[in-house]
Formats: sequence, C-alpha cells, structure tokens
Amino acid sequence: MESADTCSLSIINERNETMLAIESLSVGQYGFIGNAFSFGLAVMASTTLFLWLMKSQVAPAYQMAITISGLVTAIAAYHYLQIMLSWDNAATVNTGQVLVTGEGFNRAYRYVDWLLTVPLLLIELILVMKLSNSETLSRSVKLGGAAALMIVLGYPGEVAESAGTRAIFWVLSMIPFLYIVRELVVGLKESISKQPDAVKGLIKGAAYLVIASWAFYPVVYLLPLLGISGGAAIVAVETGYTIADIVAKAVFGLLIFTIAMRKSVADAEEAAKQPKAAKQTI
Ligand code: RET
Repeated sequence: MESADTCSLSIINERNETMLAIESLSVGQYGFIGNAFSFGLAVMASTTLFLWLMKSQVAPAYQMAITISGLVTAIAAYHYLQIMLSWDNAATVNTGQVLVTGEGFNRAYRYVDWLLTVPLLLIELILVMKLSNSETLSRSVKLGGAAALMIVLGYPGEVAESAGTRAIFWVLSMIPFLYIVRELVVGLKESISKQPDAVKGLIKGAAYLVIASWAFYPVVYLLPLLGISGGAAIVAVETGYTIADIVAKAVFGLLIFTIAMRKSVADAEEAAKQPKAAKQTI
C-alpha cells in the first residue's frame, strides 16, 4: 500500500518539472518554508489582537486607522493559515524525499490577500494624515486602484511555468507600482509638511517603510529569473514574501499605532492651548 502510494507520487513528480517545482526542495527546505508560514500566522494573529485591544488608547479621530490596520493583519492571518495548510497538503515527506501529492500549492491565497490588504494599507496611511474628506477619497481611490491593478498584473507571471511570462508580467505590474511610489513620494510630501512636528518624522518614516518594504516584493518575484534555481528559488520566494508581509503589515501597523498615539497627545496639547473664549465658540 505504502509503496504504491510512493510510486504514484513519484510519477506526478516527473510530470511536474516546472520553474518553481516543489519536488526540487530538500526535506529541510520544505520544512523551513512550512515554519516560515507558521511564524507569519503567529505574527499576524498576535498583531491583530494587540491593535484591536489597544484601539481605545488613541483619540477617536485615529481609531479607524487602527481598526483597518488590525483588519489587514487579520486578513493576513487567515490567508497564512490557508497557505500553511495548502503547503502541508501539497507534498509529503517519504524516505528522505519530498514527494508532491498532486494537490498543488495554491499561490492564489497570497495574491487574494494582497488584493484586499494593499489598498487597505494605502488608505490607512492616508487616513492617519487626517486630510480633508475630498482629498482622502480621491487619494484612496487613485492609490487603491493602482495597487489592485499591480496585484492583478503580477499573478499570471507568478503561476507561469516559463521565465519569459514571469518577466513580462513583472514589467506590466511595475507600471502601477512605480506610479504608487511616485504618488507617495511626491504627493504625500506636501501633506507631511502640514503635520505637527511631533509626528512629522514618524509619518515620513511610515511612508519610507512602505516604499522600502514594497520594493522588496518585485525583487523577490525576480529572484527565480536571476540565477537562483531549484529548491533555493522556492525558499527565496516564499520566505522573501513572508518577511516582506511581516514588515509591510505588522511592523507598519505598529508604526501607525505609534503615530496615532503621538497625534492624539499633540491634538490634546493643541486644544489645551486654545483660549477659553475661543473654545466656547467651537
Ligand atoms: C508583484 C509582481 C511583480 C511586480 C510587482 C509586484 C508587487 C507587489 C507588491 C506587493 C505588496 C504587498 C503588500 C502586502 C501587505 O499587505 C505583485 C510581486 C511590483 C508591492 C504590501
């Protein structure tokens, strides 16, 4: 029974020789990636709890940003659970070898996660700046739309079996990506200058953390085309995305929380400075 199973698994193995084929992993590499997914799940779930439990500590004006930040890590926690289960089901370890089961590893979970979380992350950054309603809406729509386009254009290349297709969709996805980066650098510069001194540095830091962590994704995507092959390519892609996700969602969420705390204090100090008469007229 056991040998028949092993035999059918090996046949699938031979047929599945693609660029990022799971059967090219060593047992150690297969286990390492599974552990990275498990770590990602733990970070996302605990960050969600922290953000939602601490939300009441910031002024009401910033609570929406904290709620959204927790939503981003909650969506990610759910997807990391699915990713981990799919990874476990995609292969088995038998007599020191990784054998694919034929179920396949579902790479769509990651992209659906990004499709939901990337626009939310951008909206969060815009919200915490407390711009006028119309500016908040127009920037959210423009940046959120570009982010969705970037993810949708990246997916066909991620699941493609040929290097050429991967390269083409990388180029296409880079167009909305560069637009977002330009908007963040140029467009937000002006609103950053209007922020209170206490948070100016932190908001700038958040914008640069977004750019640096986001820039990591297209680099990770390219690694299989840059001479890394076999099991090492899958390790690079899967752990690379997991690290980038932890920085872009959990670390970023905690930074947003810190900004919201400081802005709450700065707003309260500003209100205390207003003369009594002026206060009564508000
Ligand atoms: C892809 C495809 C290749 C080209 C580019 C990409 C960019 C992905 C990015 C993803 C960001 C994800 C975040 C998730 C956290 O919630 C799709 C890999 C440019 C920037 C921030």
